[in-house]
Amino acid sequence: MELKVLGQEDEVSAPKGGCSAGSCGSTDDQLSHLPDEIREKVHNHPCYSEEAHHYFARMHVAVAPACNIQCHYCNRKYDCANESRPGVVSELLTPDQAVKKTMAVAANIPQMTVLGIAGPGDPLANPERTFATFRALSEQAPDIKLCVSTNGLALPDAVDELAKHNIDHVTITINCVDPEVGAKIYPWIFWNNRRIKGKKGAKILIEQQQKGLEMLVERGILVKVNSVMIPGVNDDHLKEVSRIVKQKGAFLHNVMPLIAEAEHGTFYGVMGQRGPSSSELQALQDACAGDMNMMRHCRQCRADAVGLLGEDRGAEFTLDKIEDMEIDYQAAMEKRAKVHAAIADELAEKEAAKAATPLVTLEGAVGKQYRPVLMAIATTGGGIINQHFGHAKEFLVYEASSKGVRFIGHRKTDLYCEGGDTCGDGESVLAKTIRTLEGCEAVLCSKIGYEPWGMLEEAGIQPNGEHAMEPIEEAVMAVYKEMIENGALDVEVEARLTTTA
Ligand code: CLF
Ligand code: SF4
Repeated sequence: MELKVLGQEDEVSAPKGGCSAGSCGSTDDQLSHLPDEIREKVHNHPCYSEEAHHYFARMHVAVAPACNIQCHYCNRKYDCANESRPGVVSELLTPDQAVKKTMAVAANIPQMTVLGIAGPGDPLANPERTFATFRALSEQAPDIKLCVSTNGLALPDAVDELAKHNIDHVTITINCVDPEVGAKIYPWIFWNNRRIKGKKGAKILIEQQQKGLEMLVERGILVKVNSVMIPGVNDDHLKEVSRIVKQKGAFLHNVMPLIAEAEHGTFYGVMGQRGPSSSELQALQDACAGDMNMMRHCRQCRADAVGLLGEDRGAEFTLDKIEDMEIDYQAAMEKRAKVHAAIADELAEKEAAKAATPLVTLEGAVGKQYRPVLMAIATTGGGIINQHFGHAKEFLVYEASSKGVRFIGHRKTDLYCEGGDTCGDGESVLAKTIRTLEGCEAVLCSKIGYEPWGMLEEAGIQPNGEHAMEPIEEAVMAVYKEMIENGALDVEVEARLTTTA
């Protein structure tokens, strides 16, 4: 076995991972082959470009309360679970309130580029409220991209209207292309003023989704497909879904884990239907990735989310607070343009720095290959290991293997250490945190306390604070090499280091 350091000009077969280049996963690869007009549409959309989600923010306005179908993972007391974390309730807004809130957020968070409508029901089951909001925003805030997420039942009838408002990004939740499978997910749909149950209802829904997808692609609107992975129901089937939607021109596939808890009062929750484990989700995402671009940075955000993906600044923009805000949108637009230009410069600088820095990888295995290893990273962003273990609300997970380092996804956790009065609860939260890191063999952070160190080691996860402030990819590969050299990866052949860059 030979350990080799590859230069940027060398061909690296594994997808490039790591926020260290401002890019999780295969973003560069995803975007580089695209025509300019598509790159222009996705480069600052935090969901359509992994790179963009480190720099650009989105917001949702909850203007759409009604829904036209029933999903077994949804309780209509809460937000639409197709694009939100289950069990969350958003503050319902009128279109006027939504417009005001959007302009207030855009004026105060210049990184905000996208306004999405994703609930709390289905946006296209509430066409008046949804399109009134889009219409006003396309006139009053022309620098904001508009985005919508739908179950697809009413989509074909809405496509012309969507195109008219310059809505470039549409998400359709497609959980199946087979009515047999659909009948296990959707007990009924509401269609032509009637409730249609079982396979018959699922068949209509599937036909509408597929037709809507084709119509959007024909008009040059980018389509992302969300799918909820439901073990034992549609997990195997989703590979077929991925193949078909790609064939029809969908841009991106986002496979999300089912979250089913009895306390959410959903059918699946009450029936004890389990969600997938992190490794099952990753395996399915990898299997689907052979067919199309996969989204791995989705945070299953709420119908009134505000800010960068993974953060929620909604509390700063409640109705009473925005009532008191003076908004000069022209000035805000000018400021936003400057901020976006500065981000573009920063990205270009990072790209140049990345091109000049050797990527570390392993290659040339002689005899037995080293097995891949998952590592969890505590970071506040920027591609650097810069967060205390106890302060992490989520960990980024990377896989190191003989092919290199790649981004796998995020794992959310409760804060282990919030300081002050909450510290007494730390132990149980710590145990929960360790459970969420299942499958990881190391956790890299800027600092870590004595007690969590011991508990992590006991759980078979090696804590590591030696790479604080280092770029993630390089640190992950350095730790992987140490593991090989220490014999921790069941190595049968001798490893040595060479440098070619
Ligand atoms: Fe919102 Fe969805 Fe548009 Fe993004 S979210 S409507 S495409 S602007 Fe993004 Fe949130 Fe995941 Fe949705 S992280 S839940 S994929
Ligand atoms: Fe709930 Fe969304 Fe399904 Fe409607 S489409 S039932 S709101 S998860």
